[in-house]
Amino acid sequence: MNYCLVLLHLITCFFTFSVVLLWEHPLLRRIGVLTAKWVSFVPLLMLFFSSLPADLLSTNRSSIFSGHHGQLSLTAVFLDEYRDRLFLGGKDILYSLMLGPASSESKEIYWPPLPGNREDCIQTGKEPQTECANFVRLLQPYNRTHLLACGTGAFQPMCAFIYVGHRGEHVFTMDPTNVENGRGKVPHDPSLPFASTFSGDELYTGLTADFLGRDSVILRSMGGRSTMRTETDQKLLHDPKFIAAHLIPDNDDRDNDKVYFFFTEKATEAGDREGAIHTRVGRVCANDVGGQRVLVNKWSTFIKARLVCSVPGPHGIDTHFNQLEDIFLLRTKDERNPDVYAIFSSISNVFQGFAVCVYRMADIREAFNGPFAHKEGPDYQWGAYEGRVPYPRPGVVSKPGREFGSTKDFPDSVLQFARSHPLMWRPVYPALRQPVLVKANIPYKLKQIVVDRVEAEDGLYDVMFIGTDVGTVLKVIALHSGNSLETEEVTLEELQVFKVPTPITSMDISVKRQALYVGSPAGVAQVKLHRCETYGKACAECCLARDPYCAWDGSLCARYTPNSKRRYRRQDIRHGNPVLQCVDQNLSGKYLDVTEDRVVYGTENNSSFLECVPRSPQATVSWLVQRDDRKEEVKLDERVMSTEQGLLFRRLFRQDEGVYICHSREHGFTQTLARLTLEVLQGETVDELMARDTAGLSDTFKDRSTGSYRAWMPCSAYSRGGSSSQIGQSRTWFKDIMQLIGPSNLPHVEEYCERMWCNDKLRRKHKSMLEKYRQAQESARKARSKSSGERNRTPRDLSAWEE
Ligand SMILES: *[C@@H]1O[C@H](CO)[C@@H](O)[C@H](O)[C@H]1NC(C)=O
Ligand SMILES: *[C@@H]1O[C@H](CO)[C@@H](O)[C@H](O)[C@H]1NC(C)=O
Ligand SMILES: *[C@@H]1O[C@H](CO)[C@@H](O)[C@H](O)[C@H]1NC(C)=O
Ligand SMILES: *[C@@H]1O[C@H](CO)[C@@H](O)[C@H](O)[C@H]1NC(C)=O
Ligand SMILES: CC(=O)N[C@H]1CO[C@H](CO)[C@@H](O)[C@@H]1O
Repeated sequence: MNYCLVLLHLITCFFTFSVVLLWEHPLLRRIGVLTAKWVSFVPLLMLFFSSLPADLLSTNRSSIFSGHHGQLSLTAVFLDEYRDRLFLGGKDILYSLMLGPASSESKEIYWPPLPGNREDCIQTGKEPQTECANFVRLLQPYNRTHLLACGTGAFQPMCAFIYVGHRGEHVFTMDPTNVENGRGKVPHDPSLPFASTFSGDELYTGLTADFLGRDSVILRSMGGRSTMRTETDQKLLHDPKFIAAHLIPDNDDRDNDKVYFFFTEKATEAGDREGAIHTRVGRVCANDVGGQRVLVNKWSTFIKARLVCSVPGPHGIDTHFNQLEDIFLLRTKDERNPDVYAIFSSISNVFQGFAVCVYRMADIREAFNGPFAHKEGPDYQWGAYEGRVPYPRPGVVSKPGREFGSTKDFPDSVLQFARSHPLMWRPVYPALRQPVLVKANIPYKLKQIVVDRVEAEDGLYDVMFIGTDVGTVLKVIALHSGNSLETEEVTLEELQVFKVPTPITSMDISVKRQALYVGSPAGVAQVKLHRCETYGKACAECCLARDPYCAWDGSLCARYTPNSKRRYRRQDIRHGNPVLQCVDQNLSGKYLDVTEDRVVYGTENNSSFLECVPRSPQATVSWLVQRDDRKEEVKLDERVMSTEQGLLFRRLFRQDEGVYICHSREHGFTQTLARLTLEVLQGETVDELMARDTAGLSDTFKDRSTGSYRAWMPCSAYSRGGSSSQIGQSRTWFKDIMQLIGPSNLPHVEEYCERMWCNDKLRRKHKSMLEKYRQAQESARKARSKSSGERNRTPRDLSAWEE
């Protein structure tokens, strides 16, 4: 077998190495994370307001609104899709922003605490800047012309109706003489958690309703009926942290409406594990008016159940994510059965992890219909209540015209039972009993979630937008592979929404505008949900992006519209397999440009270069290096320099080995351009091989990992016989190949090349690739027939970078 030909095989294989990764479907699976990584692109932000940071103004891609005076301290957001307006509440301020394309109008209302309250607040020892102001916490639609706004009012909560006019007009006024006491509607302390929802003209809130922040209650206020609240009892609520409140109907009968609260609290039933926190879903019936003699103006229908989100751990002990961070209700046409998306965290000394679990309403209702949790006495274990449950069953609605027309008609026994048994015995498990997404030991926290259900060619996808505590938003889908329970998460984009690492505090999706409104103390940003054109100009790129919003329409990567009758529509979210999708599309040229996961080889003590050229000259490039599981910034110095074209190692050390990630940053948005695995070859290995080469042991390579020599003849069936007289000329080749491939990787290259070139099925499938292969063979023959040792292809000349 001709040595030179072997080398050519190798070279051809190497240059198509990354292509193989993209083509070969089973491999794609294996490198799922990898494919996900290169698909991180710049989001399209739209310019829509003034007071933008200077460089955000320079393009129409992005915009952040941070208030007219730059000090918004955003604390409340209401996206009004009907009026096409965005309402914001901050520190002593309210804003109304028009969202139409033409309009960039904003109006503001200055709303400080009532006279004297700021001073009183400071007198009690509170912080003037962070506590003794009016932080708007509640901003909800009230009726066709008014919003209800409530703020902390310097520890004196207050509420007011804001006139916002009808659709189309941009009015925004408040009658300052008509400000009401906001006690029970928002907490006094701006830092305390709180949740609220309207049902009709009644406001449901979960909060601490006193100055000291100790009176944790679920309250119903406003409207015609008397105010309802939970009794002060740790059985009912034990240091709760309220995350969300939602009205979810059971059926068309409004009398069956229930209001659900999502919160964490200290888990009494956890027993010996003092201080254990559990996440709960609690609910009250909307028509609960309390009892007649007992539980007067107190909830008689409050019940709660545990929400479990866990992964199997070692020794059969599950790892639980107990701390609820955020809830998103994915509403569907069936308003009784939204999907409940929840982010959980688990933070301890040994482990920091996050998980997203999805709950079905049917499972929540089933837990509430199941047995009550019961403890006979202090020395007993918690268990399911097995005695007789009084009638009507607590937690079930009363109904006018029935035996018990109102909760006031309930027998005392029912009320007593309700009071002593608020907790259900069975917890609620997520759909498929496992999280759809788990992230452990990441250098940021997951804070907020919104979900968009997107119709793609092969089905519906729930695209999750997850806000972090460092100003970024992850756009993620979770895929189920076949009938297996395993989910594969694909990060479609990682959007750097805020330049500064600020926690995301709110997110809202505008279906109408196909935009995401991302709030943080720094301001609010509008981000387009998709930007298909960034996925490139080839079918394969579009396909590999696996973004359910996007499909190849024959000439462009564009927003996928389910009902359009376009001829070419290629999309493959499940597998991202361009072979199947783009087989008749032009795969040449640009296709190769998208392969940005590469292995680069360098020799110890010599120079090396990692190329990474940003797509835009305005972008600045930064380099991260990943070793083991840690990612850190590359330290630049005399030896390691960042150039316009890439990263230059003037002298390579063995400890430089690692995965180098090249990010470009433009207008506050980062994009991963390349992931380059740098392998450092030891000088001795090369020298030794060089020596062997001269000695005539031509077609062997040293396997560094085992220390043995391996012979490899790729696709022996393909190689044609030839003389082995050109060993002398092969020396330069050999050197270059060793630099490019590296002995330790030979088995992998071999494997890939085998798959690519030596498999009959694949060979038939990938005709165009084979054509390339033949051309390579052709040039190999030509090269061989030349008498001189001239190369026909020169890999990157590293010597150009030597000192
Ligand atoms: C932004 O868009 C406006 C209107 O579409 C246009 O006039 C302006 O030139 C654009 N600015 C940049 C920097 O592209
Ligand atoms: C909305 O509520 C406000 C405050 O109670 C009231 O002044 C206004 O008339 C109401 N508007 C409508 C259309 O009901
Ligand atoms: C395919 O793409 C290449 C490079 O972009 C181009 O030169 C060629 O004409 C295209 N072929 C067809 C059939 O479109
Ligand atoms: C690389 O340089 C260092 C320091 O000069 C030396 O100790 C080491 O032996 C060199 N390694 C090789 C393979 O030449
Ligand atoms: C493989 C390679 O390029 N090796 C070079 C490394 O640098 C030394 C000098 O420092 C050269 O002699 C080698 O040829």
